[in-house]
Formats: sequence, C-alpha cells, structure tokens
Amino acid sequence: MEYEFLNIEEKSDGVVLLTLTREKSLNAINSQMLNELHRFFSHVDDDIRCIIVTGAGKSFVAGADIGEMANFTASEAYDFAKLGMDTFMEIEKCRVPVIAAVNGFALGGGCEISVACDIRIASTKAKFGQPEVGLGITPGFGGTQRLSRTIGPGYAKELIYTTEMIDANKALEIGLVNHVYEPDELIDKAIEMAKKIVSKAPKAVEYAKQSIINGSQTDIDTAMQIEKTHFGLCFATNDQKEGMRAFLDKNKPKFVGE
Ligand code: CO8
Repeated sequence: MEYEFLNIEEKSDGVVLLTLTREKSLNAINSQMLNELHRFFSHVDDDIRCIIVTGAGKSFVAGADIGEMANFTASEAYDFAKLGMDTFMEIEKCRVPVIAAVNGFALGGGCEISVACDIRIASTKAKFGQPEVGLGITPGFGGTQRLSRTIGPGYAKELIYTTEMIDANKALEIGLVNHVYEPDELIDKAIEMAKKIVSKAPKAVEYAKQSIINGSQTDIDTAMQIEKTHFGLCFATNDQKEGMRAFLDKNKPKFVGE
C-alpha cells in the first residue's frame, strides 16, 4: 500500500517499523496522516507480529496539525476528533503489540498516540506534554481518558491543566515510559524488545493483550471472566502443547502461531 506520511519497513520475524514522515511539520498529525494510520491499523497483515511506531527527524509527533484545526467549525472539530479516536482505538485494540519508540516531541495528539500504544520507550531527547488548554481546546484524541489510566489522574491532570512539558527522565519517573535510551540506541532497543515478544506464542500474546485491554475497562468480576476465557482458549492451541512439551523435555519451543 502507498502512503505519503507513513514509512513501513518490515524487519525480520514479523516486526514492522512504522515511521511517521511529516518531518517538516515535526510529524504533526493532519487528516491525511490519520486516514493513512487508520488504513494501516485496520488491516494489519497476518504475518505481522509486533509494530514499532516512531517519528522521522527530531520529533515523534508534535500534536495534531494546528494549521488544519485553526478554522474548524464545532462540527468539523468533532469529526476530526472522531477520526483520531477511531484510529487510536484501532492502535489500542490492534491484534499485535504496538511499541511507541518516542524519539522527540510527543505533544498533544503525539502524547495521545503514544499512550494508545501498548508500551512506550523513549530517547533522552523525548519531550512529552499536553499543550491543548493553552490553545483553547481540550485533548481530543483520547488524552483525557488514556493518560489518567496510564499514569493516574494526579499527574494526568497536572500535565493537562498546566501544559508543562516533561523530559524523558520525568516521564520514566511517573510511569509514562518504561525505559530511556540514548537516541542512537532507541530503535535497536525497540527491535530487541519486539523480537523478545515475537519469540513467544503469538496467540498467547494476543489473548494476554485482549485480557489486559478489555479487562481494564470493566469491573473486576467481568475482567476475571475475560481472563478465564482467554486462558481456556490457549489450551485449544498447538502452541500451548508445544510450550509445555518443550519445558518438560528441557528444550526450546517452536511456536507456529496456532
Ligand atoms: N501543527 C502544525 N505545525 C506544527 C506543529 C503542529 N502541532 N508543531 C510544529 N509545527 C511546525 C511549525 O509550525 C514549523 O513550521 P514552519 O517551519 O513552516 O514554521 C515546524 O513545524 C517546525 O516547528 P518549530 O519551528 O516551532 O520548531 P521548534 O523546535 O522551535 O519548536 C515545538 C518545537 C516546541 C514542538 C513547537 O513546534 C510547538 O510548540 N508545536 C506545537 C505543539 C502543540 O501545541 N501541539 C498540540 C497541538 S493540539 C493537539 O494535538 C490536539 C489533539 C486533539 C485534537 C482533537 C481534534 C479536534
């Protein structure tokens, strides 16, 4: 598929590096980039096992495109927010894990897309923030919801109300990112993590993701039911037989993804 603002690079073992390439605008998200992201994440090929999202140049994503939004009517803004939310939901619910490798500015919609990913790692150059209320708007791509579910309402409110930008170390301290690396190590570290993930049983990873995502959005009894269902489904896969046989035979499992 052809994209103007996405570069899709297939690494080995089903790991894909998706780079946002609107570098002149610091990868600010416009409608076209959103449509392209939506197209990619709504049809993730069966052979893809883990996706890494990063930004070209010095920025991850410097937010939604302010030039495009400036003259929106209320109804156009609603439609833009809906497209962003639908797209980020595709990322959150993507069949395979998505790692955000945050290489620079992750502001507004940029912070929001990172939080829609399963795991965030950052370079020492990363900067996170939610500048929206300084522009007279609220976060509109899920930021008021996912950020507080990720770092708790206290820090989420502080970031959103003050618009203060934080660096990678502060992001690490508040649990917004899992690891911080030197800029030239970031993608290699993301690939290393992705390769660890894809070496495990694909269906088990998929079911674990579904249990975490769906379970975190419901009450604990329903969540446990979801976990039980996925746990049970694992026992209908060949990979469960292979994983346990390999352990008992003291050798390495060969997972086939079924
Ligand atoms: N939108 C459009 N263009 C942008 C954006 C953006 N968000 N960010 C940067 N750019 C452009 C600049 O205008 C500039 O373009 P040009 O060269 O043509 O003048 C180019 O990128 C380079 O930017 P700077 O010269 O400003 O680079 P600096 O290194 O000096 O500064 C900053 C970098 C600090 C990142 C600065 O560019 C900045 O503050 N950008 C805006 C950040 C921001 O406020 N982001 C939040 C946007 S709002 C949002 O994301 C809401 C999401 C929900 C939407 C809901 C739908 C209704």
